[in-house]
Amino acid sequence: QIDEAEVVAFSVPSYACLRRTTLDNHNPVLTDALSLLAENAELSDEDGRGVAFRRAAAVLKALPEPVTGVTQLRGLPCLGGHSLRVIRDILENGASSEVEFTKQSERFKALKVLTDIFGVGAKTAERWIRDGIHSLHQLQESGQTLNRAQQAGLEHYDDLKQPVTKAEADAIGEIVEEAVVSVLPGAQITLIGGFRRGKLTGHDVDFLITHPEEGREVGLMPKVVSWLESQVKLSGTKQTENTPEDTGHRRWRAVRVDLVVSPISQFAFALLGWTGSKLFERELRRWAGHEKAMSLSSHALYDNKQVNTLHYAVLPKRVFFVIVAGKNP
Ligand code: DCP
Ligand code: MG
Repeated sequence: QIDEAEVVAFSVPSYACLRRTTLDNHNPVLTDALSLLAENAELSDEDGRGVAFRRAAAVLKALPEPVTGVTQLRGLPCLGGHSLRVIRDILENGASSEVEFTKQSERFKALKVLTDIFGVGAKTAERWIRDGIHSLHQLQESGQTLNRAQQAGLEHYDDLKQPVTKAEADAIGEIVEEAVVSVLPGAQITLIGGFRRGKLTGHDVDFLITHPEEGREVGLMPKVVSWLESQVKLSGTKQTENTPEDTGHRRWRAVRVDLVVSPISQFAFALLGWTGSKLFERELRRWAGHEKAMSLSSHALYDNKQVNTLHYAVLPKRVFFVIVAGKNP
């Protein structure tokens, strides 16, 4: 029994963007459980519930030490009844029945396997499940038409599930930089996404590309992609080489790369908007809107009270693909 007086109470600002973001998570069991429920909600087209669980997980992630009892959570923001029930279950019984049930459910397992394929979203997975497809094998046997991205996703499924390391991200950064500078001298690339936040692994590598002279970046993306296509293996391109499994070291491996191009005038907003995390960005925009009456996007920040506000002049230019690259290309 813990004495009430000894209970450490925590204090956390309610907007995630007003908290210090740390890579140290002292409550991984709780945050994993809430993240799983968030994922299940997102995969079930229940985004509101998804965000609620993400917010709850982020609050626990911000705590300076492990939670030992629900009394410590009193007064903390973003912890709704549902999240608190899950947390209490885990603290008192070691596991949450809802989380365990979800994890075991055929629907969740199928949605996860299918949406883990690059290019497959919740809607597509849902449709396939209705057609009786629950596994990669069933998908391959089904004769479903896959688009180029999905074909690459299926072909490189195991590689793409493997987390990308910082060393791999840096190696890919060199390839992308070579591509970008070859087609547009003076262009600059910046590592964004999770790696910019200091994460040691990621599900992909994200780069932001710009040029110090406004307008020079126009039309850059297709040129970069063509250069890469001619120099390294990209998704959808024919794979003719087999991986030399017998050496114990695989020469090639597929990694997901996400490129964003921004004109220099929007660079700061693009950098902020693509550094993440997703929840941090969402909260930053919510805070700007609700507390500051300003609109923030990855293109601009403008004051809602001003009549002549800035408008989005440029549509987002973004491309995803898979680079297949190795140590000895
Ligand atoms: N982003 C966003 N909204 C989206 C997609 C992305 O705000 N719908 C931003 C925030 C993300 C960043 O772009 O942090 C990069 O997207 P990723 O999906 O690659 O996310 P991370 O890089 O943060 O995570 P991971 O390490 O898994 O790649
Ligand atoms: Mg990323």
